[in-house]
Amino acid sequence: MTEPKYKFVPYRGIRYSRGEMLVRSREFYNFMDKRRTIRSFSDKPIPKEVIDNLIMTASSAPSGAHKQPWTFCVVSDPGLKTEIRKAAEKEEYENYHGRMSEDWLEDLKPFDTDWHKPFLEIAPYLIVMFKKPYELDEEGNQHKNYYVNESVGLAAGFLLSAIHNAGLVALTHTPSPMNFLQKLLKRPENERAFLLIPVGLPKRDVEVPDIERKPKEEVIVYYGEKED
Ligand code: IYR
Repeated sequence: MTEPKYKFVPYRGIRYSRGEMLVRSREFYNFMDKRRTIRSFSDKPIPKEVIDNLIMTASSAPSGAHKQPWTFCVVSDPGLKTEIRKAAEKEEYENYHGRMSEDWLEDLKPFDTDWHKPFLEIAPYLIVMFKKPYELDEEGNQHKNYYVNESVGLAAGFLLSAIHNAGLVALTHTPSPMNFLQKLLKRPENERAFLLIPVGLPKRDVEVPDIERKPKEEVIVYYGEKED
């Protein structure tokens, strides 16, 4: 038998009374429900330490076999941002002019998106999340990671929550295909771009579509008694 990699230590979780639980869960829901995707940013700078904190929150997400199969690249260099914008717009132009289906374009109409992506140059930071389908050891051997999309998706959720908690805004941008990011950021062969997330403050007087979220009756199905 090989030695276990981790020793087990007591879990020091925080316990709340039922009343506190109710209040905290309701307040957190109300807080998260205020998060909106923003497409127009202010160029006002944000302290790097804030970005570090946001990313380390994201990196605290659970992952398959605790492999943490992600890298977060933070781009603030104006030249690089311009290159990313150019490459993203080239792909997006193709998407909006033939690669996306009629249905898809129709579904996007209410959101007023198009192939122009000025936020890629305006937002103070672009966080580019890379997923790592496998690790490379010093000899160049590949070691597969597990549930990579689920893990990186969870980290993205943590990141968006942390951004909202800091009073900042973001856009989960998915220029497609995204392989230009691996090239422009000179990432190793085991890293694949997953999401491109501009982060910053919203442009003054920015407007958002007046969307509604599905009610609980539509998203929750209980099997068994709710109350204990
Ligand atoms: N990636 C494109 C298109 C796009 C697709 C979906 I689904 C959206 O919710 C929004 C946009 C773009 O970024 O414009």
